[in-house]
Amino acid sequence: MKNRIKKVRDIINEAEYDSLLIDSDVNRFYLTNFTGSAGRVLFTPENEYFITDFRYTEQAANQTDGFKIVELNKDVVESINDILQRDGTEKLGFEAKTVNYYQYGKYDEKFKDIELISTEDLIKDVRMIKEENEIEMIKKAIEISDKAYEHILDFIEVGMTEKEVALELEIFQKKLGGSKNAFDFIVASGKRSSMPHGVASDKVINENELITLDFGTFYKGYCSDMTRTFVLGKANQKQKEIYNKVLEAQLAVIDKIKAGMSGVEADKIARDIIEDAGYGDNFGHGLGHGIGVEVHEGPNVSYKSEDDLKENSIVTDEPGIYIKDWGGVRIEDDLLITKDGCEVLNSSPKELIEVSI
Ligand SMILES: [Mn+2]
Repeated sequence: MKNRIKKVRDIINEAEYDSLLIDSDVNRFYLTNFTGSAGRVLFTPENEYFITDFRYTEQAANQTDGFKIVELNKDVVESINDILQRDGTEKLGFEAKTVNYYQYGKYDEKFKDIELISTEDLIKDVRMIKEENEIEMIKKAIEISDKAYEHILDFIEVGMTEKEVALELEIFQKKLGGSKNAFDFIVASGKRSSMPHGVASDKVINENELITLDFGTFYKGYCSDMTRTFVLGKANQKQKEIYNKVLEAQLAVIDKIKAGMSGVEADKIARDIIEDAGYGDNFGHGLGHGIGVEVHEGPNVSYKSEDDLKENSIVTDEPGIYIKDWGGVRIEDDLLITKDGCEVLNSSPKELIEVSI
């Protein structure tokens, strides 16, 4: 991962700190390709280290590239301090959103004569722009989810519980190479579909209800995230009306989104359409978010976003309308942002499907 080491080096060269300690699991994986569960990455003024214990030194040597592997033989914080002192660190950047109060206290106590500098979202900004191989892995994760959706339309029957559907999605994705669920799947049927995050329950699925599935999988460390809403049986007029309004908003985003737009502007494309239809209060979440080594990462695409969309970011496009005591609709694709527009990475159909029963 020498190109990523260089990206971090460029950040350090511009920053007020001369060294940087990476504590977060996802950033460790992103920078090193190490898939084990314990290890820290340390950049000092001259060197890059991967610090881990006896269980993982062999794996780290095999998986990582460009790091000096350090095997711990005493307290990790003392070991890090030894390296910092030897390499002449004066100011150390640390990940403020990852390091907890207890750890911070340890760093403060043990890192003698070293000033601790708080950093936020540092690697997140690097992660927002996907490299070619990352795009390939995300596409593969999405392909698995698309196939799982096709399968579930065949599988689902009136009388099943939401949890049975969620379990089948999980098994099917894993059979196709998915390593783990991207999050707790949402299977929300009938009135429960008015809850944007209605995690699968013991509720039995009845005929003619709206069903929202929101699911995804990891593939080689990268994830997919998709949502479809459909009806098991026949849709009524109101279900069709709400569905088509959400679809109109979702498609308008695909049509207009592009690099250089702000997250707020992209969100507004969908929000204007839903507001004009009188459902502004029923779309209470942002349009989308980046995906990658985490299912929610930068750039944020919402009315609260401070991010801009860049070429080769991958973001979700997931407007919804939720009506209490009635139900809801959300449709979500993953989009690769390009210079002039976007590439829709999902291939599942989006017209309202009425599954025959
Ligand atoms: Mn999502």
